[in-house]
Amino acid sequence: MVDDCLFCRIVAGEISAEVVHSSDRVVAFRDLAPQAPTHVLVVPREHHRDAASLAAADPATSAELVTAAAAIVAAEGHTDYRLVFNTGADAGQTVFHTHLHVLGGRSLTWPPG
Ligand code: DGP
Repeated sequence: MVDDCLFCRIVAGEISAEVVHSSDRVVAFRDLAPQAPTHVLVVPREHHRDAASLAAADPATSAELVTAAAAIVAAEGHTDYRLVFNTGADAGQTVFHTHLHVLGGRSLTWPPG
């Protein structure tokens, strides 16, 4: 655990969040500023800086982020959804603990801003 990492602290239960899914490897909780009716963040329990770092270090957990996301959107009744890894500040990453945005429940436009 990285002490000054927000998502490490959520995983540890030190900061509250609405958890919707949990396993030995990943935790999923609702985004504080939802951009769609379903907006969940799926994160590894272990700290990794971004999606590529996690995939290199732990491919099984990397894959589980996606399978967990699919299970969550199915449980919320959506067939269409968007998965996003913002990577780096210029791409919009503000929390440097790998997290998969899961967005569903409305029509989503493309391209992103
Ligand atoms: P990103 O910009 O890709 O690093 O996404 C970070 C997301 O984290 C952003 O959509 C807002 C969300 N967020 C920030 N602080 C908190 C928090 O304390 N709790 C929860 N549940 N989400 C948070």
